[in-house]
Amino acid sequence: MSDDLTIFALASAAGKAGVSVFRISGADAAQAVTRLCEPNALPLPRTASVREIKNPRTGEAVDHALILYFPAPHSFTGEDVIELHTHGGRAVIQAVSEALQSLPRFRLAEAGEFTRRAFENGKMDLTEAEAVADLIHAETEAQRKQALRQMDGALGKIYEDWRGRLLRSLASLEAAIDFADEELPEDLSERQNKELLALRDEMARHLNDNHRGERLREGFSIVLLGAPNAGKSSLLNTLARRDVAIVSPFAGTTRDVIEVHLDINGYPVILSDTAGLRVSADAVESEGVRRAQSRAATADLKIIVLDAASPAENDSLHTLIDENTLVVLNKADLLSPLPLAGRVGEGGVPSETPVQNPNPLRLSALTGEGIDALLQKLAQEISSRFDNNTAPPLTRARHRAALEECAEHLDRALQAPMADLRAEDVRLAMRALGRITGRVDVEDLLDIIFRDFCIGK
Ligand SMILES: Nc1nc2c(ncn2[C@@H]2O[C@H](COP(=O)(O)OP(=O)(O)O)[C@@H](O)[C@H]2O)c(=O)[nH]1
Ligand SMILES: [Mg+2]
Repeated sequence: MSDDLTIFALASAAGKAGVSVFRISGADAAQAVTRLCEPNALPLPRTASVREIKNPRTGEAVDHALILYFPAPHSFTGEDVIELHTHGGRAVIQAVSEALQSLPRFRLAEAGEFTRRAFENGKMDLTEAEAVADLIHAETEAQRKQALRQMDGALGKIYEDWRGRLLRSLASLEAAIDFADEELPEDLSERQNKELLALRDEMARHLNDNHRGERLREGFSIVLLGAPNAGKSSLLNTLARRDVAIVSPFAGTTRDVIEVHLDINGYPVILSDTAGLRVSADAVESEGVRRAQSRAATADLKIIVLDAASPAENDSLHTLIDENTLVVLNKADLLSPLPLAGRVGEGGVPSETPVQNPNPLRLSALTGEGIDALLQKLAQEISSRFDNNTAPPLTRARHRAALEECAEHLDRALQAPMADLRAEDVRLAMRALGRITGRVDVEDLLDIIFRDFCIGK
């Protein structure tokens, strides 16, 4: 919604707290202070001052608050902004909200509206605005770092730099169109081809990053697979340190996919437990097996859980092993100690087991043996997938779609036989890039982008 009303919202979480922060933005923001406190109560810019807040109708004292005033344009939104730091009781929050609501031309802010105004007033580009939401939602260290970097403009800068290069190409193309008539001058064509190809290359590298930025936002998905009763649910519970999945000695207990969110070395992980893989006459269990297989197909990493107690069951699992698979041998507590670490094929495990994976990690979900080693191995696997490149990664499907579109136009520009056709393709490529940072017609996108925010941001 864009109107010119002054917006306000509780920016801190609702509920009892030591302090609550109200944020107010808009042309009339200062009135929140002059009307709720004394007419001359507006503090100096950016200087915290204590004021008594009163009910504007009855004059009754509501609370003592710390007040901050950020005059436009040097504020988060670019408008006049007031922050009220009140005591964080429910009744205080209620009374202050009602008092603000009663002021003329004030209304409650919608989700993300402060950030949206900041974007509309040129305080940040769209990638930075999106990073604000990511920072608020960040649950692990790696997510926080990625969001902060993007909020500081690292990603927007790459796209703006590409746009600038396209703009220069376009300018020289237009000059060529003005001077020559139809044909593209030979030397210009060659120079431009080189430039566009270089850009196309950089873009391809950026796109071809294994979705690491998007994955870091959404979580790295790991799926536990194995025969029924191998101990998948037990392993999930041990890794999650709580009883999430039902563990039982009866095969076929887990039927649906169960997910837990873990933080492994700062990386967000979504670990899924699945139904044991076997042919079953039970329709529900068969559906569970189908879900397990489809989850395995999209997972970033599969952990195949072999059962030291029933080696025969393990054979059929070999077909599932690929380069994104980690094999573990559970119920190691039932094996006799191995003479050589990691040697399998003894203690009842058939010797074919380790063919594709000579060293399944031995562990016991029951005793906790080997769990630290598994976590360490997982941390290694995950960080090797995220840290192989230090350039800021693409973080959203929205960016990816726009970049793919941009790359298509670039490819077409490279094929274009005539200057004016090429110019049109370069213009379209620029437009696609501009949508990522919000430089061109993004009005239709804004509702979708800011919907993900919380109120007060
Ligand atoms: N001895 C031993 N038993 C285990 C271990 N992990 C699981 N179990 C037992 O194996 C049975 C099946 O476990 P569950 O986690 O339900 O297996 P799932 O079908 O693969 O999910 C249960 O009786 C568990 O207590 C282990 O490491 N050692
Ligand atoms: Mg289970």
